[in-house]
Amino acid sequence: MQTITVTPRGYALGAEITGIDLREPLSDAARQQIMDAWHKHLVLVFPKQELTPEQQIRFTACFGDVDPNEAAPYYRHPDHKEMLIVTNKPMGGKPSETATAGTSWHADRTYTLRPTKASFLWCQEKPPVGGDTIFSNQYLACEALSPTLREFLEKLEAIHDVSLIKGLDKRDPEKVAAMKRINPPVVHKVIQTHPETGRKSLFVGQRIRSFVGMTEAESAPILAFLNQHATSLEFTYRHQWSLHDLLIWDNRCTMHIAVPNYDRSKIRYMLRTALLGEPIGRYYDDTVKAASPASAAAVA
Ligand SMILES: O=C(O)CCC(=O)C(=O)O
Ligand SMILES: [Fe+2]
Repeated sequence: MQTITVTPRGYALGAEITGIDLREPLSDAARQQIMDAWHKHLVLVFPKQELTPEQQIRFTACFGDVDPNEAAPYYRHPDHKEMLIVTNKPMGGKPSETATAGTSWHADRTYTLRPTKASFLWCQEKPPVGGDTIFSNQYLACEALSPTLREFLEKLEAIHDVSLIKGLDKRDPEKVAAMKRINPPVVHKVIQTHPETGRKSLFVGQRIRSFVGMTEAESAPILAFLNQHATSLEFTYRHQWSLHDLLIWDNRCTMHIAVPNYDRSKIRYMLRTALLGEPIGRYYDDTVKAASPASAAAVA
């Protein structure tokens, strides 16, 4: 039997896990070791994992409820609703709509009532250089704030809006309109307590429109400060992808950004699965009872 080894890749967050073949069934002991490393390092890198989509989905399912991607039904793998394709590779003779996915700082699906718990991103094809992803530790960002500002932020709620996803102007307008119908704006606390570690983290990002009870003009400078602070270099780990890396990150205590620092004539092709998070927050417009992904998707 191989031994799992955990080696930090970054000081703020990020560790490499070796000594495990993710195609094999996961033992309880290995699962626990991975969970412990994940809670400690927040982003895990599993190098050289040559996975099929089925194997990636099965591995994802070992850790929770796999997201069927009803919040973003258009960018799914044709054979697997649990899998999204994130690529600049033209699809069906048209430019890819996910080429700009994740190119502003965010945690995944914060514009829903079940923001993503964990994302699993696997590199199938990559440009010779660049196409990095940067992660930032939001526990550290929260802990570095002054007590006075923290006290103010403890009471603050933010409005997360799907229409602020960067690059929507380059996507099919009908799909974008349906994405907005499926995902009305939601409200989440700016400081969250992690349900597993009990630690507090900053929960911000570039998909926030404003703070509840404040105007956009009042919110803007506070939001700009928080996003700049949350992504300070000392809180980050920059991942330079190798072919067949699988990364897992915790969206409840990190943010990330895909950096378009590569030759766009070269293909970057990533496959993504995810776990639904705990139900938190509420719709901003409290007359919205429940989003109806099926009916909204049918329109487009
Ligand atoms: O392509 C990447 O590096 C990350 C894209 C992203 O934001 C995601 O998959 O959640
Ligand atoms: Fe993302």
